[in-house]
Amino acid sequence: MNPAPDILRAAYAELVCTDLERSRWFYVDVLGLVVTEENDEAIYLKGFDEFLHHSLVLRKGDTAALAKLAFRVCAPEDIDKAETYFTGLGAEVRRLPAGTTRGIGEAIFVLDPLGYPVEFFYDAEHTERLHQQYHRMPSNRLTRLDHFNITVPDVAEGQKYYADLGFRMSESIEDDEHVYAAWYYRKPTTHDLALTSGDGPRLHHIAFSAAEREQILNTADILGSYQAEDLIERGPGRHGVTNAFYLYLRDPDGHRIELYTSDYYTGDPDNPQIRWDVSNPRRRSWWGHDIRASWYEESSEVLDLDGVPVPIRTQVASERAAAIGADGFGIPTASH
Ligand code: 4SX
Ligand code: FE2
Repeated sequence: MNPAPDILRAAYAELVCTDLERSRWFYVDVLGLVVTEENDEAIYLKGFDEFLHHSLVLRKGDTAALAKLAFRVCAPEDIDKAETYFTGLGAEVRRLPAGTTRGIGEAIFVLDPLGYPVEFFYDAEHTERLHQQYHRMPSNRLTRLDHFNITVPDVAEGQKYYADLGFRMSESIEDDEHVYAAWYYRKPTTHDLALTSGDGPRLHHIAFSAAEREQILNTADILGSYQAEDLIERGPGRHGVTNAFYLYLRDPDGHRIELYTSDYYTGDPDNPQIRWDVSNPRRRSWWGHDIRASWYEESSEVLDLDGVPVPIRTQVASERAAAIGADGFGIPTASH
């Protein structure tokens, strides 16, 4: 295997949305993200702490889908490494000239072995960091993109792929036979990428960070004022895994967005891994709430490098998983 590129962090996602005006309402008015550029075809957004051109692209299209996950690499040479690495894996690999995506330099775009369209870039246009523009900050402001969560049919297969790519695992949900979910990082937080078990490849969610839970609670209040409370899917609550405070929303196309704050530092080389038993009721909600079935069962479609939907594989189940109905393998229907 060729050396893996040195990956810095989860950097941006591109979502296909069917009605940009409605999406703009959701991402700007409800979520409190900042528009850095927009036209009839696309809206580019970022959080108040971010200085790259964007951390989210909403692109107009006929069917809602994930068009791209992008990781920033540590140095310009790492995009060449990415090209060699993925070519060696037998993946479809394209070199994108600078500016193929507005604000992003030369990049390597691959359909990874798990079936996801993933870009690796280093160069990007800078925009002004707005972290002290207090007079421009709404009550629901967000700071930055935090992580991607993908729905994969075989979490163990995803674990091997991400470990080979140089990611480290912070936490997992397991029993003696099966891994149900796992959290992987490059930046020194609990994750840049999480694997959730389910039919896939699909996008489970994208998470943005808030400075405090106050801003997340304000978003919930704002949704109530818009009489759009049906867009709240899970929470607010406290995760067991990662210890973060959360709220999950569904955007007008059904893409799931998590608002997230205050997980912990993982940058030491001997950072201890945490393994949760799938039967522990505090693993996904520290307060013990059941999780709504839609959270496990629904995810966004994923497109290949030509924009064609990637075929879905059925999740690999263990007998115990099916029997106890754990983590997406049946049962829980109660709200929150
Ligand atoms: O559902 S979990 O509490 O396990 C969880 C889900 C923890 C952290 C996350 O970011 C997440 O999406
Ligand atoms: Fe998450």
